[in-house]
Amino acid sequence: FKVSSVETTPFDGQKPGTSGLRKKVKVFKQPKYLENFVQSTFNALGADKVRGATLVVSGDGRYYSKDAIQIIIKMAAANGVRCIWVGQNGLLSTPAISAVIRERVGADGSKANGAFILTASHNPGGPHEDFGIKYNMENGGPAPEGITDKIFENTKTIKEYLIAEGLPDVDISTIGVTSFAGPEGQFDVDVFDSASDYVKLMKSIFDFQSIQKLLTSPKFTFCYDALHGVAGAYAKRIFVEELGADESSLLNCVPKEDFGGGHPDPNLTYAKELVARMGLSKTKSEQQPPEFGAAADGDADRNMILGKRFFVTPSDSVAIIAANAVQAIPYFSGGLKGVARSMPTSAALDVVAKHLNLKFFEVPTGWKFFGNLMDAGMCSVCGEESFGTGSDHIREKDGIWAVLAWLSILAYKNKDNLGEEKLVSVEDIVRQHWATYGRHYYTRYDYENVDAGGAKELMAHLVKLQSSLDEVNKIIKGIRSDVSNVVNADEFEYKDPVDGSISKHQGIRYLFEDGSRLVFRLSGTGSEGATIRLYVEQYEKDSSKIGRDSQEALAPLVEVARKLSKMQEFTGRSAPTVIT
Ligand code: VG1
Ligand code: CO
Repeated sequence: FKVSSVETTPFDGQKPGTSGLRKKVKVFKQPKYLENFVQSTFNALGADKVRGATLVVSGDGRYYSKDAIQIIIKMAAANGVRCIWVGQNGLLSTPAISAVIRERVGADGSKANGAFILTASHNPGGPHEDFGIKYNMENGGPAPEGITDKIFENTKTIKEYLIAEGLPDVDISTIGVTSFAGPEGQFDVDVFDSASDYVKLMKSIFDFQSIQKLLTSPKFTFCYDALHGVAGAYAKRIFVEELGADESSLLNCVPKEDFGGGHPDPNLTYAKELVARMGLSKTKSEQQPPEFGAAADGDADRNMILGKRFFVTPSDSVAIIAANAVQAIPYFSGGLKGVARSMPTSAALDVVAKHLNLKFFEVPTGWKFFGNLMDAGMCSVCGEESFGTGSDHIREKDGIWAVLAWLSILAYKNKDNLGEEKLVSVEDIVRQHWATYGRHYYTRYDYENVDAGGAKELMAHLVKLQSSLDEVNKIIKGIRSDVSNVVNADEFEYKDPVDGSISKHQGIRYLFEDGSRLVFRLSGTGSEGATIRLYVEQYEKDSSKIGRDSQEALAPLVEVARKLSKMQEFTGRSAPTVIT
């Protein structure tokens, strides 16, 4: 092939959000749109990081991925990349890509330097839905803000991109290495099995034998829903082939370009089939629900954990994993280096950190902030309220890891108990945790696709209110007399303890005297309009009051949040689109 330079002009709005650039497919399909972003990324990395490099390109398999992979291969070749690694059929989950960057060794002994991840995560896919792309670094984690800012700057001034001419489309359905001759020498495309590196890593972390004992016990029943995302490619290998679960325990585990028309977001609203199977939907089913259920999002970095007729909030999940990790998971047997959560995530993890005397960090939303802590050896387990949980085995959140962590805890709690006695259930574990540490009632309200102008005004209104707490408390008392006083209100700002970088405007907080919190944020992952997220939390230490329904317990705070923010005035919405 030969290298040709193509003239181009900038597109507006190619700013990477919380997790890469996400737009409608029709936006990505505009001629030169993807090319501009990819070249801007190469330019941001700099020639010394690109020339001779080995890069991974794959994703959750959503519509347009296959075309995008061919374009990126040709552009990488033209920019002097030495080798491109592609998961078979272009499929690799986000956590698997992180694992591949960190662990895989190529046939010639090479290691990967970074990756283009093709996903819009939990957003729907298909010709009329979303596509997305993000770049991950040599440590396996998302590019830091320094790089994503540079990429965005480059997209505003780009004049040309490089692409290989005469390089044929590569067959990505067949495993093996194909070599091409370029002007500067050989260029390889290495297509490999999507699951094996990841499976190997999981086996080095968990005690597969004890999980298998649990999964194959007649007392235990299990269900995993991949929502037709890429997790399906791993679920069969791990849960069925390695751990002996029955095939019938897998739901929607065939990856599809459009996720079967669904919304691949593992929560109580979108994972309808699983929710029904677990006995959690309003219409009661006749069948006995499984003991344990879980779901993943499109790119398999998220997880939802369910017990029989029982929902585990993600904020509780990470706290419970942290509390049990050392006993239940061999990888952590030497102790935890520290734990971390994103700011809107509930303080359940804080309480565990305090009890166990662990280092603790509160970071802004988005996984990239955890990576620095992990690279510096300061954090082992971390999580977000948005169904993201993970550890320092990689630099992304990891949906299947979270399921294996929960299965490990269940296996540990039931290790001498697979005979006659009643199983220690997911619900038992959570209630026991609340009894020990107190309970953080928690809910998130999402107002999706609201008018961007109205959303901005609402946020500005909330910031302005923060200048007078007296005024705030007067308003609140006028709404409900049964909530406590706001004692502090600010916009969350984070100073990275490792590199000193500062991230501002990371969400508006109202902190109450009794430990309750209201947090407001604008989403950075949507592709249309704006999404306002309202996070509501209340701590209850009194063990006689930890068994309430969470929506009921939080109703006063929710009412305060809606009225204080003038949600309906600014957005025209009387109710959220999704409650989690
Ligand atoms: C959302 C979540 C955030 C998560 C991000 C990426 O971001 O709130 O916690 O890290 O999605 O998740 P936002 O800006 O829309 O609130 V995923 O599964 O896209 O990789
Ligand atoms: Co995701």
